[in-house]
Amino acid sequence: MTLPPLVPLPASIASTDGAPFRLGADTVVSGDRDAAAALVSLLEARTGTAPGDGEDGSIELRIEKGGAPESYVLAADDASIVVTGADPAGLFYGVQTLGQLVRPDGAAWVVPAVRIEDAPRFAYRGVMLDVARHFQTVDTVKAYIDRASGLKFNALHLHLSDDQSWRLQLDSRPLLTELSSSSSVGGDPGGFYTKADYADIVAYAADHHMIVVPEFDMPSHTHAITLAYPELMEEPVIDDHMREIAASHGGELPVNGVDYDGMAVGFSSLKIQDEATYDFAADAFGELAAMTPGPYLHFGGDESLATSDEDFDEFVSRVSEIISNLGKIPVAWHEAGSAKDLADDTVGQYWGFVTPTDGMDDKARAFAQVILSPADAIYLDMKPTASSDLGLTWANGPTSVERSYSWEPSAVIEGLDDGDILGVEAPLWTETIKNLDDIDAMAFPRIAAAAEAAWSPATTESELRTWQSFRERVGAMGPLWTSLGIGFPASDEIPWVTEE
Ligand code: TNX
Repeated sequence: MTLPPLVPLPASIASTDGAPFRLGADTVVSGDRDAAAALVSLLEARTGTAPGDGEDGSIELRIEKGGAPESYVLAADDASIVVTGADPAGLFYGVQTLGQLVRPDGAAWVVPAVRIEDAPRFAYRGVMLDVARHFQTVDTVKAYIDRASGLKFNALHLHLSDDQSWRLQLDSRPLLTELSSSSSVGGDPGGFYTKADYADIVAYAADHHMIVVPEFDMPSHTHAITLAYPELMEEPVIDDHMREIAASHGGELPVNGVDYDGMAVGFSSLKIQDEATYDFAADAFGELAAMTPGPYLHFGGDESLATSDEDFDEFVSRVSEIISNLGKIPVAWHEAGSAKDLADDTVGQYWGFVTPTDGMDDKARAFAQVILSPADAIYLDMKPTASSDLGLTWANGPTSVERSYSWEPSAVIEGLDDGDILGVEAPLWTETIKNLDDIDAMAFPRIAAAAEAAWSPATTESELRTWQSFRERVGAMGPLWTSLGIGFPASDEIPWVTEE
């Protein structure tokens, strides 16, 4: 008996020998309204026919409190399908699993007889989208939410500011979007989110059981502020590395007060010893906290090469306290782990390699909890193959699908086990990525490997957590992804299933 292919792999799955459930003209979905609407649109996309929606359906979707958060049970036989979620998120994930189970059988559509009991390994399962290097429209962000939530991700980290731009309107600092949002890398068009746009994204994410984790990156990655509030900023620090990047990737060297559309990092810094900087951080994060229902605010802290170590530690400590005092949990890239006085609950985001180098693991160990984003595995902006037009290679790249899959979260940072790991997040930086087509080309299918690291049992806990199993299961997602309009590239590492 072969098990039906699912991604991410559920905690437990058992096939029964029974006949499959057949979808037909009389199929009716009943139960929880929101989950039913999600299932109806999924089945319509996959099969071309929307099932009915009413009482006493043969597909029943219900919430029964008491199970683990986000968990669900799915039981299918020839007579009925019952999906029971412990909460609305769990039921939504059961619906996503059901969508993956539907397959053609001759002219009919069936769901195999199966019993699945599923719950996530990690509470935080994130994707990050950099909307600063290339602006991404609200519709593109929503499309990425669709894709990520279908793989059971529950956090969308939005990288909202960088050297190239500031993308979120703030009443307290209106010049940021008036003067610092009009460009992207390579001189491509810019843009920004109004407060209404941001609220729209947050609400759409919530409908898909995702929180938004907004980031304003500081104290470096802040050149854009020089166009709006130049008094807050130091002069750029330009070294040979920057000259090399400008020579190899194009773009001018940064000049304060002028849009920067190159790809170098680490040259800018807020003035650390000026109280006006902390007034700015308090305004920006205060307004962001008021707009953000989720518990986390990310303040960056990466690659601050133009800031002395002492100044950096002082800055990240103070800003983490500002965020903590707003009632939010601060998140920072792992570099901030060098500071002794961070707010206690600060979460560190590790972006070193699967095998840590340069003491990056020491920095990560300084936090109470970490989010793992190993760059040589799940940085979705790394070229998937050497010949890819899109993407970068600095993280030991290119990064094959196999490499994106072949790592175990609890093995990355010695001494950190599941209790110390808040979760896993796959970042997508957008220096080379302009739109949804590019996003699909880079994120898929590797985003599914990140989903499995975040959701599924540890590699030591399940014999199906292997590359051989994963590549077959991902290959079976092809028709569903196509029906959902996802432009995944036909990676030759994957045995893609086609229908007809
Ligand atoms: C490093 S990793 C960055 C980003 C770049 C990315 C490109 C990290 C926290 N910062 O500023 O966009 O590399 O891959």
